[in-house]
Amino acid sequence: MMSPRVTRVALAAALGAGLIGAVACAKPSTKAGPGFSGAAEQVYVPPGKYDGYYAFLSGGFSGQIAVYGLPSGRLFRVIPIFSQDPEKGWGYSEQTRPMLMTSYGFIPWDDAHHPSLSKTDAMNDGRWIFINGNNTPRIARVDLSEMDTKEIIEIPNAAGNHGSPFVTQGTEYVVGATRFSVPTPQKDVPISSYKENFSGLISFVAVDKTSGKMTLAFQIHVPGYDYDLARPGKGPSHGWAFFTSYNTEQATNLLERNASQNDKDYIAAVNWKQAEECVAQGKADNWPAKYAHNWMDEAQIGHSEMLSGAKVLEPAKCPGVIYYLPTPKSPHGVDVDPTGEYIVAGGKLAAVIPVHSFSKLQKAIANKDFTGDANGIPILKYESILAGEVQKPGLGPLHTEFDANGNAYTSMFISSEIVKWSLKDFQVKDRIPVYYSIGHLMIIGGDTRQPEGKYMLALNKITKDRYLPTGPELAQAAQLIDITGDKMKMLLDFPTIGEPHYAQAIAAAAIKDKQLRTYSLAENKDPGVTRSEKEARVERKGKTVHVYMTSIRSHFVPDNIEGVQLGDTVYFHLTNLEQDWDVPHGFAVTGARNSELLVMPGQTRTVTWVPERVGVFPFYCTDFCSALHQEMQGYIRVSAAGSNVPIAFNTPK
Ligand code: RUQ
Ligand code: CUA
Repeated sequence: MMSPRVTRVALAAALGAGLIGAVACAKPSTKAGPGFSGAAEQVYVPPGKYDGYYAFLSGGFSGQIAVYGLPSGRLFRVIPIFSQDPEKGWGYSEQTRPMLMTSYGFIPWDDAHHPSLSKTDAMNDGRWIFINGNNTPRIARVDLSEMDTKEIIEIPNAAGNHGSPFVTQGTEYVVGATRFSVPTPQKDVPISSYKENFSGLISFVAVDKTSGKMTLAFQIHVPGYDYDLARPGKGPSHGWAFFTSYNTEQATNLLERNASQNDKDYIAAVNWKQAEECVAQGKADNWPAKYAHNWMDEAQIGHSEMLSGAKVLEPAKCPGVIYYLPTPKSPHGVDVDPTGEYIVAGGKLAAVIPVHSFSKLQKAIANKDFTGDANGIPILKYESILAGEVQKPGLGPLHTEFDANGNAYTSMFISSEIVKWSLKDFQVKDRIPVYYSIGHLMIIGGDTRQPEGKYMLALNKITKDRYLPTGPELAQAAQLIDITGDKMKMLLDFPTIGEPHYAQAIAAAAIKDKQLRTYSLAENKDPGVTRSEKEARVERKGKTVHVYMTSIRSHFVPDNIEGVQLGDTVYFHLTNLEQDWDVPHGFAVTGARNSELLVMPGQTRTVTWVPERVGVFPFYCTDFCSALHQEMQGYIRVSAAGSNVPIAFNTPK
C-alpha cells in the first residue's frame, strides 16, 4: 500500500516540476490494510433492505447525474440531463429532443459538474436538484419525484458556466459565472486584445417557488478574469454570493504559468439583494442575447423557446453590489460554513487555507478599508476581512465541506488527502489519505445550515492500482468515510460513472415516498397517445406515416404494418398501456438512426424512422418485460416508392 508520506514527497516533487496534474506512481495494493475492522458492518445493506441516503453524483464529462445509495455505494439510476442517452431514448425521442436545444442548435452533450439540491431555509427540501452544463452554458432542473430532467435554461453571454448552479438558501436563485472570459457580447477581435475586450458575467437565474421554473433575472458585468466556483451565503450572509476567480493576470496563453504569477486573486462578493434593487430601479442595461429555454410540460412533452435580451448591471451604476476579497493563490473552491459567517477558499497553489469573515467583511466595507479597485470594483484589505488561516494544511486545497460540530474538511488534490480542521481555532485536527487526487468532497447536508455529518464522500480523480485494471482508462472513484468520531475512518471504495465533481445527498426518508410509480394513462395528453388497443392505427399524411401503437405485456398493437414506401418518414408513437410500477416497454426497429424508446407506464414516446431499403423489417421490445417478452415483436413492410401496397395494420377484433 502506498503510504501517504511517500505520496506527498513524490507529489511535492511533481509540483516542483510544475506538473500540478501529475500523481505519483504507486505500488499495487493487495490488502485492505489496517483499520478496516467494523467497516463492513457499517456499509453493509442486506439484500432487500434500503440505504439510508440517496447520493447524487455529477457525471462530469458524461453529462448526467448518477444516483447511488449510501452507505452501500449501490448504483440506482443514471438521470439523463445534458447528454443524449440511448439507454432511455433521452434526446432521441421526439418528446425529449427539444430539451437539448440551444442557441447553437441541438447539442447532444455537456460537461455537468455541480449538483445542487433545492433548499428551504438553508436546508435540503427534497424538491429538485439543479446542475450546470459547463461547455455550452446551461443550468438544468431535475424533479426528485420522477428523477427526470424537467427544464434546461441556457445562460447567454457567458462562456464556460463552471461556478454554477449552487442555490441560494431559499432557492431564490441558481447562479452562473463565466469561467473563460470572452468578448462580451461576442465579437471578432484579436485574442491579444484580451484586456480591452474580454470580460465576464455573473448570472442570477430566478427559480419560481411553486413550479421551479427558471428565468434569467439579471447578469453582472465583471472584469475579464476566470470566475471559477461559487457559493451563496446563508443566515447572516444570506443575500450575498461568493465567486472565486483566477487569472487576475489576464493571461491568454500558458495559463499554467502565466496565471500563477499573482500572489493573490479575488473572491467576488456579490450583494444580490442590492443588485435586485438596482435592477428594479431600471439601472440595468438591456443587452442583446439569444438563449434557449426548454421545459417538459405536464404531459411530459418537451418544448424549446428561443428568448432574447438580458438585463446586465454595470457595477459602476450600482455601488455596493460587488467587492473583491484578495485570496491566495488561484483559488478554486469557495464554501460557506453552516453559520454563514465563514467563507473558506481553496487556493490551489496556496500554502494556507484562508478563511474570510462575513462580519469583518461588513465592517471593512463600512470603514472603506480598501486597498484599491479593479475596474472600479473596490478591493478589500486582506487583513481586515480575514478570520484566520489554516497553517500547513497539505498541498493543493480545493473544496471544503462542514460537519455539525464546527469542523471543516478540505480536499487536498496534490497531497491526496482530506484534512479536518476546526473553525474555532483554525488548527488541523486530523487527516486521512484518499486514493488518489481528490477533487470535490461531500458531507451529507454539508452545505446546509445543519449538516447530518455522518458520512463524507471523497470524489477522486485517479484510481491507479485501486481496482482490477481495465486498459488505459480507469474509473474515477468515490470513497466513503465515517466522520462521526475524532478520527476519520475509511469505509468503502466504489467506482463512479464519468467524473464526479460535486455531489449532494439527502436522507432517503425525505424523498422515497414521493417517488412516482406510473404516469396516469387517463391523463396522458400527448398528441400521439393511443389510449386503448382499439384506437391503435396507422395513418398516412403525404410522405409521412404515423403509427399509433400500444404496448402491454406481451404484445404491440399493431404488430404488422404494410404500405410504407421508400421516401416516407415513419413516426412510431408508442403508448405503454401498463399502469403497474416498474413495467416499462422498449421499442426498436432495424436500421433506426437514433435509439430505442424506453416508455414508462402510461407514457407516450415517439421515435422517427426513415426506411432506406425495400423489405420486411422486424421491430421488438427491448426491455425483458415478461415471460413472453421474446414474443413481443412485429414487422413493418417497406415497398418501393410509388408502390400500390395500401396502408394496412392489424388490431384485435
Ligand atoms: S470543480 S474538482 Cu467543477 Cu473542483 Cu470539480
Ligand atoms: Cu415489453 Cu419486453
